[in-house]
Amino acid sequence: AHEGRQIPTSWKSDPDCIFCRIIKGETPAFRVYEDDKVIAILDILPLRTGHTLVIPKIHCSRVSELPIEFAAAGGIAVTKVSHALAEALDNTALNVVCNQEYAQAVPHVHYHIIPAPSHTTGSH
Ligand code: DGP
Repeated sequence: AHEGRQIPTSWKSDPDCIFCRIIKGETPAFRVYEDDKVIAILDILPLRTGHTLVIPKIHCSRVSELPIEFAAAGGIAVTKVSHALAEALDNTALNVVCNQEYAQAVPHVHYHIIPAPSHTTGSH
């Protein structure tokens, strides 16, 4: 059963945006974190186990134009989810990535948290 979720009407939402639909509970996703301004879900096409997307609950395509309170909430959520992933996977190595415009498939700001292989043989 689909569970409707309310967001304030002043927060921009796009009915054709997959992430807006997930935020509203109209499309299912595996949520790993949620607060009033942000959700975090498992990526449907994970690059690695635990690949998570942190998504502000406002429709905005550019990280450079995100309202500052959503930028703050997103940064806090990236830290919280990164900590939880490190504990769950027993691995603190990860990449945080945010794509924009033609480098981005879904034009709604999201931060990828991508756990790295637990043992790398590369030299630094
Ligand atoms: P990009 O916009 O290029 O940063 O990547 C979009 C990411 O979103 C990609 O890794 C796949 C993921 N994605 C796209 N559609 C869905 C969906 O419906 N559900 C979930 N969980 N992830 C999705």
